[in-house]
Amino acid sequence: PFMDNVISHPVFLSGEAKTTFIDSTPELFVFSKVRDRGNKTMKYISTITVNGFPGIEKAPKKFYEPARRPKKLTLLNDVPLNAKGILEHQGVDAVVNWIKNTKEVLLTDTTFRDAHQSLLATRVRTQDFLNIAAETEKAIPQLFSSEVWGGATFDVAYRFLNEDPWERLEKLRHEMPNTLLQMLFRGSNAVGYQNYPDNVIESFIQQAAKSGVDVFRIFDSLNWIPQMEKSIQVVRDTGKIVEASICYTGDINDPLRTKYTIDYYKEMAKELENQGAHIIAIKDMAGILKPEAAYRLISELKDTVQVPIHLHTHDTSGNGIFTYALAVKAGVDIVDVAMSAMSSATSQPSMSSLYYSLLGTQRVPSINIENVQQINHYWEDVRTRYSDFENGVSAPQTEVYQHEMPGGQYSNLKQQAKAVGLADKWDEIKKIYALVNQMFGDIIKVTPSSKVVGDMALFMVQNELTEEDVYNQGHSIDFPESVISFFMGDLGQPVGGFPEKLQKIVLKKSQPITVRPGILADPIDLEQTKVKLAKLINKEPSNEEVLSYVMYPEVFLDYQKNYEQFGDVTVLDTATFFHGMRTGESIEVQIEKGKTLIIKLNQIGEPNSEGNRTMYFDLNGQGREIVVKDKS
Ligand code: 3PY
Ligand code: ZN
Repeated sequence: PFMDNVISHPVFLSGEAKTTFIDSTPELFVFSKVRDRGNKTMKYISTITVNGFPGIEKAPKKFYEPARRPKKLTLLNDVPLNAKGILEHQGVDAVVNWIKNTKEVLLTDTTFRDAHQSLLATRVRTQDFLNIAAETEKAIPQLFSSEVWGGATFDVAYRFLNEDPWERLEKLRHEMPNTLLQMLFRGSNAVGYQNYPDNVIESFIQQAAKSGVDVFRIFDSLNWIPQMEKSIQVVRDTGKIVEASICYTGDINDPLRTKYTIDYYKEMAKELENQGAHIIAIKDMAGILKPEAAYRLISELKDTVQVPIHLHTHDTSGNGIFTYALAVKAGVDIVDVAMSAMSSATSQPSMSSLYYSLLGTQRVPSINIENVQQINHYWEDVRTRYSDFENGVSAPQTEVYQHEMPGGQYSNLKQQAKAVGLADKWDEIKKIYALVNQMFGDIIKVTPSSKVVGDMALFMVQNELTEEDVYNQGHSIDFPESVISFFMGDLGQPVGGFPEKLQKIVLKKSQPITVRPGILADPIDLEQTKVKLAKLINKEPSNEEVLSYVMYPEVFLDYQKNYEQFGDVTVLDTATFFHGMRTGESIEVQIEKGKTLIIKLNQIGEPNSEGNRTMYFDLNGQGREIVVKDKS
């Protein structure tokens, strides 16, 4: 392609080209770079246009109006001294004091993380966040924080969106310099599904802090504090905010549920405070903390610990605002909410609904509701682009009180069930999920322990196994990998220990561990890993890339492969990214500032004898052909 540039250059055509011509005419390289980018982008578009986006049904691309943008935000003359400003200028302790002295309830906006994880299988793309991030910060500068990272967003970005999650974080940091950015961190499991050695945890947290995370919400999927200690210490050492979480399960007001009692939660809160938590989060990941229970839990925790309490829930049952209203009455300091259009059902309760529910009270949050509503218009429109990933929960589902499935898992497990042909068994899967929880001894269910329960439930439904079958024939059953690993103690120790009978059946002859898995894991030599990775990707990897490779080796290398083939696809608009192009359609793709590709798809050729189709494009007005295999 470079020679093409040379021979079509006017100087060359005029016969005036000298041997220095190439050196003194750098635009030749620019042309060739643009053309290379163009080819890769058209290759991606062709693949998606012909074969569809993996995991969703191939359907004609819809027409979308541009998402509405805020028309006239009311801006404060002086940006108020908010949590981020205090952290920057006065440090963590000052933030903690500020939270305690704030009379209104503070808010964390989860729109950029848990909301789309719980509604749209974590599929919202960086571009759709960046298009509204700066305005969101201007519209609601009084937020405690914006949750933007961690949980499943890390893995899904690479795996399904061809995006680098670090870049997402760093770009959001740039767009939102005056807001605390929060991440969800799975303790010793970091942003993965398994335990990592302590040195990896340490390096990951340090890099995340450098890349922009201010608040680390740290939890352990079995509420086992030894698995949180290392992360708590490292975050403290970086000067960032430790939000240590208690995952909520069961029902403190149900006398029949004796495992997770009010005293259990109070003990855990005290312990986390002693460990150095700056804030304690109640992480009600399934949304089963009932309103009266919330009142009691928050009231008693406020009397038990000095540090602020941050409540997280999901609105699956429809009781979310009621739960928050009573928590606010009991003195909760911060609650998690999302933009209305990205709220409710398996997501967090709506920010604006909460505002109105508290209007006229002392604790109504300091937000400009008109501003919030304008930002919400954007999300009303953007959400339509993701309709393929909707989880189908459009109304309250009180059966969450029975199955206790986390909001973030609901959409994921449903997709998983669909993928193995069990879509029509979804109701049964939810029932078996609850049964598996009891068989496992009533455990905390949150990533990755929730995945173990989900895997076992799918496995039982798929193989038509009853509880009795598992106990009677278990010795000859090959249980899913994650289930074996759980009973081995690889995720840590559940509250009250493992049910021994089932543990023996699952493990057969293997001996489980009872210590913290991180103690047994050898440190990973990150320098050596860097050398190894450099060979695999033919370039010097960044620290971020080394960490990604350590957490998700295959996923990361696949991402690299896709990147080589398709280039940076984050620049494509979302409809094109998921659905390719219509014949006759033109799109503009800004590949960098001042460089735009205009791509027109003229015609899709018929498949030849090998099943290849030729796609006829114009790239910036010049005809281009791309050949793509039709997999249908
Ligand atoms: C995650 O770890 O991904 C969660 O959202 C847990 O609730
Ligand atoms: Zn959640």
